[in-house]
Amino acid sequence: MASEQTVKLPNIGDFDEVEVIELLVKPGDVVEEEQALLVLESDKATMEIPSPLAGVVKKLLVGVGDRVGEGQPIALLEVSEQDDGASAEGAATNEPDERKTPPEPPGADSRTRAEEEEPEASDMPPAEEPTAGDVAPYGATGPRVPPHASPSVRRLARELGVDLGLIPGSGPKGRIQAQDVHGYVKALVGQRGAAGVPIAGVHVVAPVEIDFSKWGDTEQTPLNRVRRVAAAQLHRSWVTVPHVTQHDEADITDLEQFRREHAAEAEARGVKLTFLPLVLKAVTKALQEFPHFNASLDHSGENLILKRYFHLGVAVDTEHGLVVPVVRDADRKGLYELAAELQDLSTRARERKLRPEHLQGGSFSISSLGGIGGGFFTPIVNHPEVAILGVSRMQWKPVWRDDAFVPRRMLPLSLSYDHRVIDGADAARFVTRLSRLLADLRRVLL
Ligand code: CAO
Repeated sequence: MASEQTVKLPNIGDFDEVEVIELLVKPGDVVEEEQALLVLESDKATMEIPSPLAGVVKKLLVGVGDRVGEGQPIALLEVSEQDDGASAEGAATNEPDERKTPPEPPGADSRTRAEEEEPEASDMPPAEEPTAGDVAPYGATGPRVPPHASPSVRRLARELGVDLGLIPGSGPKGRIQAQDVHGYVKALVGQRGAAGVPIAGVHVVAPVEIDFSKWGDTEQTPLNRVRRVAAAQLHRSWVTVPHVTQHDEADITDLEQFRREHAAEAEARGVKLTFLPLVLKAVTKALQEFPHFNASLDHSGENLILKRYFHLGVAVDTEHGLVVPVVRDADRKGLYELAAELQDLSTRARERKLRPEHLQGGSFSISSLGGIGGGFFTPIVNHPEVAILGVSRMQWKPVWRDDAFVPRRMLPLSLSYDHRVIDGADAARFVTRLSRLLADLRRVLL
């Protein structure tokens, strides 16, 4: 027999209400006792809220962005009779049950304790593990089970550039402790020498701390969470993916004419037809013809996973930093539908209303700076994808046709790709094909 238990928020210290910044589980997930359910962030600290019982998550009663206080119901759990009976008191109050969990030694972390002594402590996973719960994940591809570790240990791992997922925990219930992280790093340095810590085969030289105020006035501004997550993701991609960028220009004179002719119709449907939905359509067709651009290397790096879906990430510039929401099933959507979805996703991104599912599962990304200006650029591949298209501002250019120069609207394209998966010749074929599709979008129908 199973029963339903409501998990309530325990005492969270000096705070009346704190914001939910991350959901670590979803309905249907099986959770263990003590497994973190969600992450709260006050202006002083982040804290994980553990489940007082083992069971199945029936429903989450709070969402990212909600402000919650002590005693507020946060989740419904389906609990088997045995667990129910053993932990009913814990479920009702969500207080730690000292009968079952031995008290931690002095100095050990309590996951519900606000880490006031560590105001910088973030519950963000280490650099290699951007979460899907908050806005930024550049390249987040799906829910992951977070390693069992306290915020301060996660921070330590992040500072040392270590993947917590690789470290066995020696604490209660396999929790990773600070000494485990130190031991892991020592072992690595011992193996490879002290020149750097090898991560995925790369030796990263530790950053040097410099006092810039020696040379003039300075001001320290902490990077916000969105930028920190994006930075980690971009850095990983930069150091692990051998990048090459192939440039081309597409003649979009006719396409721009088409776009303008349909601007009023789009407006009547409540959407703005910018250039991007047209690019999404052409890219989708090109990906169908070049499946290994819509792929990822598996964890071993020895197999290519071709994706039969076309979920396109679109980089959105927000005042908080770069985010990459995903337009799902671009192959099944018409131009107006794509335009409406882009509008919705970019508005959500700017208002910080993206949900985890908006950020996951991308198979190829597009970064358009066309609305801003500038020429060709070199976008960074959105790992674990293998290619990304950069689109810049179209310009009138003289193009040689037959026996004269004629003015044409040219769209700069910059395709960055993972050279382990894509050969230069294929990249040139891909952009050439994409340029032809953009020059005459009727080819998408062929
Ligand atoms: N050439 C010329 N004009 C362009 C253009 C291009 N390639 N692309 C867009 N425009 C025009 C649009 O038509 C629109 O013009 P009007 O206002 O006159 O109609 C204007 O520029 C603004 O467009 P937009 O940027 O609002 O809309 P979009 O659909 O083109 O792009 C979005 C949406 C969310 C991608 C964009 O707003 C954005 O955030 N871009 C920045 C992405 C970024 O930061 N990338 C770098 C990531 S690091 O690799």
